[in-house]
Amino acid sequence: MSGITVHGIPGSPFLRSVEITLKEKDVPYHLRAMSPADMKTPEHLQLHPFGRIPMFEQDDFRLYETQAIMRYVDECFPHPPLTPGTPRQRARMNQVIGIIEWYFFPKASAPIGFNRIIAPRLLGMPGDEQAVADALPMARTCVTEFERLLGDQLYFTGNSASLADIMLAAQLDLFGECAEGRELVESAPKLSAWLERMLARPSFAATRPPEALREAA
Ligand SMILES: N[C@@H](CCC(=O)N[C@@H](CS)C(=O)NCC(=O)O)C(=O)O
Repeated sequence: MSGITVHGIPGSPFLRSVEITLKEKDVPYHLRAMSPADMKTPEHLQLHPFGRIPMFEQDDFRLYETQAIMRYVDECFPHPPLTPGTPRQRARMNQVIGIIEWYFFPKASAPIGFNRIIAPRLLGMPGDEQAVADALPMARTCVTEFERLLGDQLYFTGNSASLADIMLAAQLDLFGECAEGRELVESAPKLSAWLERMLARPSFAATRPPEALREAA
């Protein structure tokens, strides 16, 4: 056994990014599935003082922050490599991860996803229309930029998937579960085709968000 345990709420695109990284490398792990009621409890805050998910443990080594976990797993289990070989490819991977962390997740997919998916489908409360409208311009800028950066390549850094592809596809799959997200992704043909390729990977199929979060629910 790898001695690895991953903690988080199934459906979280950050948790899913970590799980996909492990599955791409065929590394066994134990998922400690949390529920919304477990968030910010003393047990949670002991593993993640900022009260977010996911968290990662390997024997006595504990880690939080998704990209730190993914990079650690990629270094510990090098096959297949998910970090590309050249400085320019690595810079592109890091740029896409930076866009996700600074612009796409906090300013676009979190406000839109919370008010369109989490609030109505999980919490049984209405979404905030103004928050969705306010986030749409940033969502458009991000999708336009992802489409441009992908260009005619198969993946963001060339011919094979990297950590950036995994993180972004996990984010966009959930974002596409609401009308605004789906329309935006469909407006970007290269990104849509890339997303289909990513979602067809066994690692993505094995970690699909729970039905309760999906559009048909
Ligand atoms: N920078 C963190 C972000 C993680 C994050 O925001 N996770 C979301 C779930 S997808 C979360 O914990 N949300 C709970 C909250 O905001 O209270 C990482 O990369 O791990």
